[in-house]
Amino acid sequence: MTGAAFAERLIGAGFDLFAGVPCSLVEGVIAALERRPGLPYVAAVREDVAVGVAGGAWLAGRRPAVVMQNSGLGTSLNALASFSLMYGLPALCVVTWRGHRGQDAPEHLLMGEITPGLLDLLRIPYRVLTPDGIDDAIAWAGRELRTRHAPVALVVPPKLFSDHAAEPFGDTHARSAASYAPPALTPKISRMTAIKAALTALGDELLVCANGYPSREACAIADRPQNFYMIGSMGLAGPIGLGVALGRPDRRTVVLDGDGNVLMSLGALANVAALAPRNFIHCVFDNEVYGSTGNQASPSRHARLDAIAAAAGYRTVAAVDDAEAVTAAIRRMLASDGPHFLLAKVTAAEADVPRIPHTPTELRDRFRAAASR
Ligand SMILES: Cc1ncc(C[n+]2csc(CCOP(=O)(O)OP(=O)(O)O)c2C)c(N)n1
Repeated sequence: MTGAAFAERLIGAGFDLFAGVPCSLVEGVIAALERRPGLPYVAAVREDVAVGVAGGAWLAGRRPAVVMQNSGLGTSLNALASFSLMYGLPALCVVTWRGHRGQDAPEHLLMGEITPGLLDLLRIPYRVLTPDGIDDAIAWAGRELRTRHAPVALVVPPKLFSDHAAEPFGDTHARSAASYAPPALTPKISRMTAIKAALTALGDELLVCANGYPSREACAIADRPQNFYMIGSMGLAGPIGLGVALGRPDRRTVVLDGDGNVLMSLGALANVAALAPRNFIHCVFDNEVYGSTGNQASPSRHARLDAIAAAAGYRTVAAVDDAEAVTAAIRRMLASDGPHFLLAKVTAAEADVPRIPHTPTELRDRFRAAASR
């Protein structure tokens, strides 16, 4: 079978949003997905970003699949454990098997040896694809995804697919170089005050909150079913929000993020900018520390995240340091096409707020219901 035919089988089985990082074993699969009109294929910068996008897309009503090399199981371990598996988010993982039977380049041998064991450890059920068992395996995966509410894997051994990628594919539209000069800012309001100011501007928008105190404070200020609180999966607020925004292009998605979170998946800014979802608003509360873990210094005191977002290609970028400006900027961003990036410099003060009172399953179900309206 060709990779292109396999891609068509997946689409035929109902998978409608794909995210992944390439592997040569699935060149033909990705080439076909990239070229499929109307089908989002997110060329993620890392496999954990792909897992985040897929989870966000499922929460917004899609049936996502992730394509990754088995080395990417390592990259996405925490995303799988503390996001997909913890909340119970179905995603088909198409995992290539480099290092199969010890026949490969040295960097693939250990991961090749432990790939089945790693999937077992994660309790992700899987089937290894064979040339004449592909349709059965896809049907099995569909059933498992429906009944288990969790990720399921199809493992692709070498030489299963016969085709290779053709010409490079991508939009040839050159974005204009960013000419953004970051303004001088003085932190003077707390993150709690800034989050309150941001939430004031919201109506029925879908909201994704970074883990730690950003989520806890947002929940304490104005808990609502449209709020998805990350409990683990540090770094994935942007990717999850991107998945939600792609899944519901007719609704606005707002991400409330932290500087440490953004820096952990900095490449994801390039994914947002490249896909340019008009309905995406990324608001980062930059306290220049890892506040949730005791105020250890973060590199954001030197690296201006607004300038990085502008260079990545966000449609608009703004930076503010007082509450009225936060509200005004979010209102402006909600009223125009994004992707927008708002940097709010805040102090390191932390509010005394409780942990998220809802279980992961409750958060999942109420958000998915709110996103389906
Ligand atoms: C992979 C991973 N590493 C470390 C942590 C511990 N941790 C939880 S929140 C957090 C800090 C997040 O910093 P930031 O995004 O700047 O938000 P802040 O708490 O400062 O508002 C850290 C390091 C984690 N949850 N996951």
